[in-house]
Amino acid sequence: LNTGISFRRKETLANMCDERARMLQDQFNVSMNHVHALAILVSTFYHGKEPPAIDQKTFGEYTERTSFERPLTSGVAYALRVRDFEREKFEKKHGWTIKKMETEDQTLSQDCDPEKLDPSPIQDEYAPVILSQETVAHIVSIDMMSGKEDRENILRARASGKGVLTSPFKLLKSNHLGVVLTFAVYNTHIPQNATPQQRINATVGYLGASYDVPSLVEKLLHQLASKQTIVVNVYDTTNASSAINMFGPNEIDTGLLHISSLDFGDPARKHEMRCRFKNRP
Ligand code: WA2
Repeated sequence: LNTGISFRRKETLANMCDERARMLQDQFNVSMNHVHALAILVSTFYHGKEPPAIDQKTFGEYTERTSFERPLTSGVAYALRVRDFEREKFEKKHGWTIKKMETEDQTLSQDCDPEKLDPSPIQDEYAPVILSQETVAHIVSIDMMSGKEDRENILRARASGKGVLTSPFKLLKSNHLGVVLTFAVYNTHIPQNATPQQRINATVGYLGASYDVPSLVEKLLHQLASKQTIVVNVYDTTNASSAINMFGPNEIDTGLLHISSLDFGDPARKHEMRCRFKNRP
């Protein structure tokens, strides 16, 4: 009898966990597809027209009105590729200087007014944000290549032509861990089988979305009204020996554990969901 109960208990946990993992993965996939479509929108209307047929006002309005299409995201933005030789002309045209991203201790020691950010030091190239959804307006003019995680994403996105994800890190103006999804925008219609070097050469900018994981996953799980029953954690397990807890409390061993796999579409990153019952039987 006891083994029958414990078998059913195990099955219940597995079903609940798999259902939640699937929901999260599906919602992530939906929003990833829409971010990809936004990259094509920018390619068509910003780079495909002379002068560009999309400005901040249009991009801001359009992304706000279509935000329901991108569940779990806290905002989207477009960063332009600017080489050092064009920097002066670019800055004159926009009326601001390209800014350096603040480190975490700078954020703690001063209020983060974009007017007070330092100009980006000289580099071969930059990725200043020129278009943004209102929710992430604070990243406009910041060089996304001056942040470690954003920079790695940009380099990987443009060489691969795929949507790529960062490791979890503390997003600007947020108190929790989040991830950034990046798609490169290319100038000409490049073939599916283009080499990484051809892709890098044809890159004109980067469309990115930020995911504030704790608040957005909380919202998702809340809809399922099972919070009394199970504890859910989401981990980045890319580095198997030091998994990063992206969502949920610090793990406490309450016996039965079920792990459901999560696929967020970037083969270079591994994620999983871990579920436990709140109470022992
Ligand atoms: N977006 C929002 N908050 C952030 C952030 C970011 N990156 N980085 C740190 N905090 C415009 O990949 C290009 C968005 C980066 C895209």
